[in-house]
Amino acid sequence: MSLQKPPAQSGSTLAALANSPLVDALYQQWKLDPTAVGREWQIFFEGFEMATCPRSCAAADQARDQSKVASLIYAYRSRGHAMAQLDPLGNNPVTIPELELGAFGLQDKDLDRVFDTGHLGGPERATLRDIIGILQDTYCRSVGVEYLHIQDVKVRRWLQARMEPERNRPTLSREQRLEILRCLIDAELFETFTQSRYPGQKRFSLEGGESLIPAFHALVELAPDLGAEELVVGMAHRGRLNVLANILDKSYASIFSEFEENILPESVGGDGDVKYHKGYASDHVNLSGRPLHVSLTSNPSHLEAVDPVVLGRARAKQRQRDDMEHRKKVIPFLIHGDAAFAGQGLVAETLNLSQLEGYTVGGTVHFVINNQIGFTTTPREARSTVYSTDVAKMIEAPIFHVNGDDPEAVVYVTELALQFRQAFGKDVVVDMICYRRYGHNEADEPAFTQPVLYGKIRHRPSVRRLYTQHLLEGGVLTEEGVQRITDDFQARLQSAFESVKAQAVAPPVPNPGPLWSGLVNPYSHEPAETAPPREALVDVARALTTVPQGFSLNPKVARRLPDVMKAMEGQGTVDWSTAELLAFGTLLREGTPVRLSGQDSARGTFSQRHSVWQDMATQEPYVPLNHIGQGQAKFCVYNSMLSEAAVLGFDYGYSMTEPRMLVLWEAQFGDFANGAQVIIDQFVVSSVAKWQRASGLVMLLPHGMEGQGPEHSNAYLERYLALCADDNIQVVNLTTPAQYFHALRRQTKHPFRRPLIVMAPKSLLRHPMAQSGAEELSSGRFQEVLDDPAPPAKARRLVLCSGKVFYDLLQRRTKDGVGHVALVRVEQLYPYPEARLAEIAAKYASAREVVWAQEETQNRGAWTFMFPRLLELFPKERVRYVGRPPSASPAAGSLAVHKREQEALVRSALE
Ligand SMILES: Cc1ncc(C[n+]2csc(CCOP(=O)(O)OP(=O)(O)O)c2C)c(N)n1
Ligand SMILES: [Mg+2]
Repeated sequence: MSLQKPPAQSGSTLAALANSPLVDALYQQWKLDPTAVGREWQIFFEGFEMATCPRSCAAADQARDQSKVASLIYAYRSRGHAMAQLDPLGNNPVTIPELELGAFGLQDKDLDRVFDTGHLGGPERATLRDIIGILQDTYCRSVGVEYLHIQDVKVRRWLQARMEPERNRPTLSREQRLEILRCLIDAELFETFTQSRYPGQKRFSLEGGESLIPAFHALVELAPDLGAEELVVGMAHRGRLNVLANILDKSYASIFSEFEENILPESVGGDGDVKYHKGYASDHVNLSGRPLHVSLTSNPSHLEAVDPVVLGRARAKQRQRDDMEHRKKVIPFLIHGDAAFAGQGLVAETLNLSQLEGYTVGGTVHFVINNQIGFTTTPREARSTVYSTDVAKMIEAPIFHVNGDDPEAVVYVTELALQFRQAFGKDVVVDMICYRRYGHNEADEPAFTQPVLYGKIRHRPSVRRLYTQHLLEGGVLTEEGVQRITDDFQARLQSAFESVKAQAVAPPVPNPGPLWSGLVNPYSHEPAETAPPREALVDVARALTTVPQGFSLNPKVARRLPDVMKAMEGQGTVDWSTAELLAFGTLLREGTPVRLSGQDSARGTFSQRHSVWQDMATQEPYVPLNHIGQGQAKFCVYNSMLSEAAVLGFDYGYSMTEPRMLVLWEAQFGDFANGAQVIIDQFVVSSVAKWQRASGLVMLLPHGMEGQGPEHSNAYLERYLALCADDNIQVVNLTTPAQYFHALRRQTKHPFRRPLIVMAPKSLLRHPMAQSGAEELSSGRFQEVLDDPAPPAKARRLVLCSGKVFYDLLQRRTKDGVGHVALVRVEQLYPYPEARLAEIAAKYASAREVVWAQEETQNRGAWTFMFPRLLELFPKERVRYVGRPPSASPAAGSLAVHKREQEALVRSALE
């Protein structure tokens, strides 16, 4: 806009002057920046505007500036965290360009102008100065919040309504402050005392991050008042002993006893892990007298691997507490390290489970002990993002960054996080920015790698010291008061220490709880009674074949149904998938719930299962197994997200908490389970040995060489076999639907729980010979070894095999009329059926040759597992390998090569 001609009636010389190009240029400059022109010109232009601008123009200016203020409010909410005072070591910006007044076209002179505050908590109108005060108070002090990535306005408003009126700074009572101080004293003294009595022993001190303890304490205090009955906790090494001592009330004596050199972990019943990995549980009663069961899950060193396991446990506990609708009674709480949270892919996978029907736990509270270092790695080296928590934004979790040296703020945001979780059933993150006072562990020297940082840390007073000072200055308590609390605690530690020195304290014996009664037993080869009565099978078959009125079923699915009923009547047989559904159904009918989870598991990767029907017209789902009859348990089948590690971890966690349910995880193809190797190695096969925690999880791993190339062919049977010891898992490679049926059912019938690893079939799903009669289900039981169905009168060769290759051998033997070869199937490879195989060896003592036949390459499959065992039954010179030669790749890429190889191995086994 050019300078307007002054109104004619003014007629002044000044007005005439105002028409000169020079003044116009100055005026334009003044409009951009009033200080760009001399003071006199400033006064002149201000007066000029006042005289020439009509009322509507002033209103328009106010409206325009109001919108600038709205932008400013939005910007503080969005970016205020970047200016927050989060780092106790003091690298905090005081201003950032995006939040300066100029960034919004506002100026210092606007500070005293009054604007609408909109939704900003507080007065409806306030000066810009006050508005900025509220915003800086709320978003730029000890708490920095990221929440504008949340799409749902209701959620954002909810957060604003809590944060802004309180300015993210609650008023605490004297008692609350003293409680925080007490927690800090406990936290610090536990570490310093332990260090002085057991110098240099690894304990992964919490020092620098002690505010975790008051925050955790606040959580267990508040949770029961918000409807929680149980907190399921997962955490890594850092501060774990401190949490065990000061939150879970594990006795100091018991903790110290584990530092004593003479402790033999083996002597306490296979309790074989280091002290900072072990789980523990206790019952907390809060100030209002409400109880909360708190259980810390045992975990391996592998960081973040416990996350999905904790969630699975929480979900199982929700079922047990009848909390499947709201999921407010059982709350998962995960404590992370900053480096691990940013680095481990399992974190993203676990977050992604958050809102999935089969996996949601109604939100997890995450707490990051962000000590700004990972072993020796700096944040710059550890991540490509500003914050270590950025990954959590993908599920729109609000993130509270908080200065660890402001324990009141840490407590406040932790409570707010819990309230959020209970209100919305979603994940939420507290990122406590702190430091690590010493090295990664107590034997580590941080000054090798971070000399400057550690110089700074050395001089930093502890959070307890700072907070004590704060309370003394505020007159909340006296020096003597502090001394009394400190002395009390020190005395308790000393007496525990002395008691341990005087007499060894037995570590607590893990108690798996009443659900496990009768199930904590060693493995036994004793067969379980798994055959259901015939009418049970018929009931289930009826449910599997009854199409509800008006339901439009896919004709290809419908076509299979009559065969099932016929098989029940003794005409015909059942195939693999039908046997599976019958196993599930009969268990359900007996009251045992079944949970099946995996990629595309509802239909089945190979279109074999159809456990959920979809109406052709409406796509309404119908689950036949949930229509068996009154009083039956529920069949829960879920198509999982496309992850292996998190989903297997989740289902493993579920199974270890719910031993009375059949829990199955299915890989799309067995080889993809290698993406979950950490869960297999660190939990599935070793949890009993390390933590005495059993699981009856079933893993279905499609396996078999069928010419589909290197992928999709091999479930890496050899890896599971290499992990076998101490009867830790059961590994089976089955050949008949009946065997599968009984194997599944015995999982919940045995008086013990062990994971069952199934090399699941692909082509056998439709193989005309892989069929079983109904009587095999209603009368038989599981056979670890299947003898030859038609043994030759005098076998010259005994061929032992496992899995699908049996049918190739059998068909060829029949076709070629081979008369001297016996075919025996090892259906269960582990626990090794030694006695049964000894019987077989005796029966075929006439055989001059013993062949282990497999279709896998020699470095894979069961050969390396079986060979030494066969030598215990047969002389070495009689034992021979038949199968594919060793190969780096699991299978040939070409179907022609596959067929040639398969033909050669079958011929070689029989010739
Ligand atoms: C998956 C995995 N990789 C590597 C390690 C070895 N390790 C143990 S602690 C640690 C650093 C962890 O840093 P952070 O997550 O920030 O936790 P902090 O120790 O700082 O509390 C590393 C690399 C591990 N335990 N797990
Ligand atoms: Mg760290």
